[in-house]
Amino acid sequence: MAKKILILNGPNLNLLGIREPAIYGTQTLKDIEGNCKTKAAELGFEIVFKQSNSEGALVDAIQEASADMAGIIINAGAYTHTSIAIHDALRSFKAPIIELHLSNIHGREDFRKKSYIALVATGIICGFGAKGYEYSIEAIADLVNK
Ligand code: CA2
Repeated sequence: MAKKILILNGPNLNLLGIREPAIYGTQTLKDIEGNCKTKAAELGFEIVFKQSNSEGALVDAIQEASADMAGIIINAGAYTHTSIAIHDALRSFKAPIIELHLSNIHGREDFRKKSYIALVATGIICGFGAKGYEYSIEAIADLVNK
């Protein structure tokens, strides 16, 4: 059975491709989910793809991931910069964690430079737009297979 990777998306990412294309690109989250499933299948992995605007739902998904996920890719959106609850949930996850952002959070407003997820992430990918999701799957696959 293929190993599973959880891809978790935080608040407002359901609006991708609909607003602010200059910052976040023209692909919808559904498009990105399709790309991720294709990339994962090439590498022998299965994707579980989720989005929530609610901090608690993201914490629940991280807690549940310990049961059967080989890794987590998380774009926590604005919760990246504020959520100790998501940080604490990720601390208990014992497989690779990739922090992902579409935009380069270090080239934007100062408040986006602080990440509570970076402290518990195995690695960080940001600034590559939707392609970053596929790069993150490759990173998890490498980490799991090594
Ligand atoms: O660059 C990223 O991926 C972010 O995680 C996106 C978050 C932002 O708060 C982080 O600082 C960086 C925002 C997601 C909002 O997405 C939208 C997409 C389309 C229209 C409006 C918001």
